[in-house]
Amino acid sequence: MLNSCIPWSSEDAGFYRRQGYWQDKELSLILEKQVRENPQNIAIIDNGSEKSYACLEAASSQLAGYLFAQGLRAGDRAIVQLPNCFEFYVVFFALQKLAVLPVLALMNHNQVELSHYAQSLDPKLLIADATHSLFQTSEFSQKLGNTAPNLQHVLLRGSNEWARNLTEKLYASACLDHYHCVPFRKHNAEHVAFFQLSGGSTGTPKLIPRTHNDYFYSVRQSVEVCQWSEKTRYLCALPAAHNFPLSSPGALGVFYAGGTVICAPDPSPSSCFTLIEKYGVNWTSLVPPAVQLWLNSKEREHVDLSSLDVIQVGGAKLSATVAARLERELNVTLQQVFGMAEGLVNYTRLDDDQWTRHNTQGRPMCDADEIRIVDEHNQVVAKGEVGLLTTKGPYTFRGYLNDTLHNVLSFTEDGFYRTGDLVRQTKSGHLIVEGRDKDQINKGGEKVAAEELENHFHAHPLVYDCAVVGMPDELLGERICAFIVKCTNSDQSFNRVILNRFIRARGLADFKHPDRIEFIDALPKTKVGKVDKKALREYITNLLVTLPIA
Ligand code: AMP
Ligand code: DBH
Repeated sequence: MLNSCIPWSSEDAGFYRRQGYWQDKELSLILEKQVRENPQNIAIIDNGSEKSYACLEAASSQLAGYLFAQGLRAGDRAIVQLPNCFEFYVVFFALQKLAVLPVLALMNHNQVELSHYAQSLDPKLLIADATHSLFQTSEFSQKLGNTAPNLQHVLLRGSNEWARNLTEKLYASACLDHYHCVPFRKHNAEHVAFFQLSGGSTGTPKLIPRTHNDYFYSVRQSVEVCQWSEKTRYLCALPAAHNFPLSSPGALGVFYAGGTVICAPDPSPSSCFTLIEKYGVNWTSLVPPAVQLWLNSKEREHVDLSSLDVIQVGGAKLSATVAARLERELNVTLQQVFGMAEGLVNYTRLDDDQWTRHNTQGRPMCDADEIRIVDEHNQVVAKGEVGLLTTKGPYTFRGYLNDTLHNVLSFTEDGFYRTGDLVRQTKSGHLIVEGRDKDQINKGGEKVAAEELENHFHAHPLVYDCAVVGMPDELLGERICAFIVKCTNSDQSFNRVILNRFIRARGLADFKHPDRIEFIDALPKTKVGKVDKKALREYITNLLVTLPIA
């Protein structure tokens, strides 16, 4: 498993090393400099409690030592599902020290997603949160054990009778600040460090192997672009496991630069504003709907947000109007970030002119990021024209885990990753996202693969056919609309309520549930007989104008 990624060609790898992009360092070494030079500086503030770099290092070594004693070894896999908190980072570094490979699930992932990760990875370890509805009893973890026969260890943050308590394991040593680190074995930095999650566009979620070399570079270069230092006070309000707040430059960037991460439970104004004021937060990252909530919040009048210097926005397209409002009303610099868990990250630069900051989604962070904007025959389009974004570079992956067929479709013959995004490039090299050519709905940064939801509908015996599309939404950009063709043997009593209940019972993450269900006699087809999703999108868009409430 350690080697379970499709490797870069030796030619590319050699080039990335010679250029210094790859430094053959493991991710656990992100903490190295701070632990050596500024061990008492505050790395994380969580729920009023301040944790130093020494404490983070000691707690992660302690947990690693405990897990080692329990039999976990390099190459074993883990599922980790934790909220934004100190323990999230402790677990991350503990597993990196052991070379145990985690998938970092989001808190809103449910039975379907976790079961899929268990099936793909056969993990030995599950670390989750006692407050999550799935872990109130041992039932679900036992079910996971049926899928993953090697699942032997369950640790929960917070107490719950049936599992071991993660928090106790962390605080067993009396004074972590004076804990002396046990050196762990050196691991190969070309190997997989952990699995990122792709928004995906197919039936099942995809796992992205990220190596130490490529992810470390992504963090380092992000810190460079954003000019972070020990003065950075970063509010982590998006889910900590997401690639954006983890690595662009995110919390790992903070640790590398020596600053402080302030954990917020979510990006709502009520959760964030007091933390910004109290701790003098100067950077944060948001998705576009959260920006709107911040701008429209009345609470803004009662707090002092003047410590904020930069707000990064990414995950979905930000409108130029909202971009201008954000800078004007919050008196900050906007940085647009167009990234993907698969690799490539684009930033607007802090000294870009106003038009560029408001209207583009940034330019690649690395000189070795190769960008090719192509047509459907993989021919490069004329300069400035809209086309499909394909890319290759030192931190863009070369293949999903165990998915040969999808990998063939996801890359061009010469190894460029097909992002599925429609973009055009300005003369300055900045990208403007114009749309998408992947069967995915981007609900304000949360990605839903249409096919995944369609498969769940198809499991209902009275569903004859179905198609899931995005419909426009003022706040989220788009929401999910499902078109359903009923079987001929269904009657009037087969309705939306039943279908919604059915989807809920399947245990799919809430954000993937349909926002609207439309019954239709037959799905429109294109000339070649494929479902005409464009026609369905137009249909629902028109319907929303005339009949906004389902
Ligand atoms: P994921 O696969 O979940 O990592 O999502 C990555 C995708 O999110 C990209 O391929 C884009 O479709 C979308 N995305 C991320 N950032 C932006 C942005 N700033 N503007 C528009 N789309 C974005
Ligand atoms: O949407 C994303 O996946 C994303 C957005 C901004 C990302 O992965 C990133 C920055 O690194």
